Amino acid sequence: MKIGIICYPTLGGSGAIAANLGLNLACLGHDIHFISYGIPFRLEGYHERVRYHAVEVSSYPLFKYPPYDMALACKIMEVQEKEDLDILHVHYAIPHAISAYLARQMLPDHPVKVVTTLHGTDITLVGNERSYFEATRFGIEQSHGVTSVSQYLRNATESIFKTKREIRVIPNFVNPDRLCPSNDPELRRRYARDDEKLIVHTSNFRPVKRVLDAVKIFAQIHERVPSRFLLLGDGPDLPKASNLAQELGIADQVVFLGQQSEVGRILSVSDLFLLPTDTESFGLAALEAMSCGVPVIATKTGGIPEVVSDEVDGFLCQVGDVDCMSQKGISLLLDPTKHRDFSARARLKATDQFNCRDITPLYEAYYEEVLAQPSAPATGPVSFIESECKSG
Ligand code: GMT
Repeated sequence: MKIGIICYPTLGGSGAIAANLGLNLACLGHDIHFISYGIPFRLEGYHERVRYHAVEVSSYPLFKYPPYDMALACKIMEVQEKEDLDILHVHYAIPHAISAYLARQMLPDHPVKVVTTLHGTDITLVGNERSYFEATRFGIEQSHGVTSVSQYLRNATESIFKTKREIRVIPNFVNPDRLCPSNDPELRRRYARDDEKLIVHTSNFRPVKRVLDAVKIFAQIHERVPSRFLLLGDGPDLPKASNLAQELGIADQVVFLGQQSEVGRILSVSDLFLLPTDTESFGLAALEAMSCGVPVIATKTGGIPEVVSDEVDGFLCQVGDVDCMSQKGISLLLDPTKHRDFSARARLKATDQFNCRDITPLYEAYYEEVLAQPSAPATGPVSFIESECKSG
């Protein structure tokens, strides 16, 4: 198949999944065309079946907000005219599903089927805002196929948007051969002494991630267990997290590593992963840690329980319950046998249930299914349901 993949190129789970899916599909013999405003951050190396088409957004003094959605639609149309793609797979509904719809309307002689994958905040936060609500709903209804990364996100979409289109759950995945436990004492010693535990958090440091809770949890763990805390990524709450570490007197034990391209190397020598987030449709960061054999302490929210099993391969506490998460962390780190069992089960879960070898064919099969459907417009006119919008 010839497949166009549209995604955000910046740090984030949806871009990571889109890039890895494209690479996996290319290895299976498909021709992949990435269309975005930058090269997706996990799109490493050269692959003869992978191409990248840059969306150029020109600015003009009249434009306070340059219309990226139009530039993207025109680029999709240009690629489609030349390549005759079979499938356009858009990751993150806003604005990608709408740009794909527009491109199709502009090029009726080169029809292409659109599959939209919902990733999380495109539904639960941004898409739910009044300014985007109806367009997001329209984009979902007009897609030929829609997938979501968890059962939770499917239910949330149906309940928030009252969509009629069937949503297929295809969970996120990891490559367990690339993300695996390692014995690299030298790398580990760069961050922690041999008698210290290594605790990690990775995120985009947006308020939804509750990074300040992660710092507070570490402070409590550190009182009982000699340890260091590594935070990977960057975003708006990073300065606040750094100030909090100073205030709590643990700044010397906390290292902000910023954005890292090889998160897996650091995870592979870590002992515990913290994800005290407010909401999460899936929690790819947690799955990546588990694949490296690192147990996760997270919040019982959104799709996280579909990834982390409480008391089995990690622990789940209520959002904001810093004491609970600290206590669970301390108990795990002070009990080597329990830690070893949790670590083994976390790794097994990642390899058995979220393996890219098993999940990539689910997307392939779904594309085939969508291609086999008659190519009539996805649905009829969409009615407004104002009461469901969140204002603001
Ligand atoms: O958090 C975001 O707004 C970004 C988004 C992304 O593009 O990375 O994250 C969502 O998609 C990931 C990949 O499917 C999921 O693992 C994350 O749980 C999800 N984030 C939220 O639901 C907050």
